[in-house]
Amino acid sequence: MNLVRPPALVPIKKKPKLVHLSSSLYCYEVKFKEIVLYLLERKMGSSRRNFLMELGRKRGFQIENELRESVTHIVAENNSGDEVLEWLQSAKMTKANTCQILDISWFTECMGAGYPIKIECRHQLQVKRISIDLLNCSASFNPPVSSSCVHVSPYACQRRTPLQDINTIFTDALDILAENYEFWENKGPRVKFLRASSVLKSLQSPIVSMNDLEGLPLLGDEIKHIIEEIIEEGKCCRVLDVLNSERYKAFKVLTSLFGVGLKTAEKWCRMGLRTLEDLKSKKDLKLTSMQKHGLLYYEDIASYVSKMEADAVEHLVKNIICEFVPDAIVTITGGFRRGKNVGHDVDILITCPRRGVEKNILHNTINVLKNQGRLLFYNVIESTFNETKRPSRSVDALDHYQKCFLILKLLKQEVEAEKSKDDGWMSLDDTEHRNWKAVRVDLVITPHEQYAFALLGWTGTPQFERDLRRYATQEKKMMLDNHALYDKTKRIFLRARTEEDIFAHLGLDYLEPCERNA
Ligand code: DCT
Ligand code: MG
Repeated sequence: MNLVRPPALVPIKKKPKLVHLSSSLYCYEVKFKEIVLYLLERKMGSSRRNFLMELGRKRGFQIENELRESVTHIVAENNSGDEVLEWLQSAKMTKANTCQILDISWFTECMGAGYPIKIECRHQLQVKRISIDLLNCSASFNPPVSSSCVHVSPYACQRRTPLQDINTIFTDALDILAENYEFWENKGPRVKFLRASSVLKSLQSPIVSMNDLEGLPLLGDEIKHIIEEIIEEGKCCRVLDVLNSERYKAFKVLTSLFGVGLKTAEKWCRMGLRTLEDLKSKKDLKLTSMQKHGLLYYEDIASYVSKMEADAVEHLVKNIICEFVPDAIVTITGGFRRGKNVGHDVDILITCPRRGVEKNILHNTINVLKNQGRLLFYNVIESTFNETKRPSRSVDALDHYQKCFLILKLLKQEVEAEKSKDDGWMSLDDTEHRNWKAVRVDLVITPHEQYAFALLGWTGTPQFERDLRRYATQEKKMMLDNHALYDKTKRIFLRARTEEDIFAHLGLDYLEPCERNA
């Protein structure tokens, strides 16, 4: 005889006073051995759940107190199928794909009949969107789902986000509001708007009505209100107000200058400086060398770097480095690695498989560039990586690698050698009659054993990186940064040779760089 294990034998962790201990006194015969139920407490409440579990057990149903792998039927009340799935995912219920997800009506009808009644469509909670995880095992997924709909995870690292954003009318609006909060240094709302925008960027179909938002995570009432206004009016008043506000306009201009962050923009704004002309005309204004050079080459830098120009920079840097370190690995990261055709700079990651060899690369490269007369500006930051202080809790600083922020003089002939057309370049050349363009480049040097982490971290987007770290911390009890992955439970650093290794350590499906445009 198979006896139902009474609930109180399972250790009670939380709110013990809410658990009905009376049920622990009884064992009931299991009549229907082929099914194992689990009643979701979410929105049902613990008292009602205990009552229903007791009732079911009395009628010979096997009902688990905890979500175990043996569970075959999950019963929920006042939850949508998507909400249940999302909850199951957060509870790391890996076998959720093999469970029936049922409404309470099925359970109560079973109680009335005294046996498990036939499951009908009306009993099944409709799941509109299947997660990437669940899609991968959808062959065994029982509930009636439409395979054309995809469940959207609250983590960008669990969503495939292509470069092409088909909801820019909404995401642009949310990004502008997020940026405005950034200018006010208001982190909470900024992150809220960025996350919502990022969710919409992953959608494969355009939003045309509010129904299209059903089941999407991270869209609170405020965000939905904005989306509704755009659907109805084609614009959002709040966004227009921001775009017209003096502070937003001033911050947009000031922070576009190389070397100017929020603090400086704030200070200048308070001094009444709003435009580049204001900065130029204020003769006693102290500018850093970086800012002076940013101002000097402002037009070039603001005119964006094309893919062809980025390739030319990579080519140039690779050729220089390979002269003295033939086995160096030189890789474009950032937006260009994600498939973008334009960027504000060229991010280049450099390493060498031979331990320690990477340490001399940066200064040697800078010397060559300097001798070639190509360095318009450079600022070297030496490595601040300290192995003894790992794992580091500070996640604010980007990373501790040796790096150089520079402005490079890129020659027209080098770009032409990339053999493709570039309108941006030609117009600049026509108007200014010079054979070069100033391009912003970041060179980052990494030891080979940290290369995969650096590559993942520097590929972006910043939102993707934030969510990857949040996922590691919240879902895996791990710490991820641009140097390493630390497992807090096992107290070990997890090695990774490739980005795929890092995704695997985190239990995530691998996303190609072009799918990380979150
Ligand atoms: N990065 C990050 N967090 C930040 C800034 C950057 O994780 N706050 C990472 C992700 C992208 C990478 O560094 C390079 O930064 P950017 O050049 O600023 O980003 P990008 O995606 O390359 O953008 P752009 O195409 O405009 O250069
Ligand atoms: Mg970049």
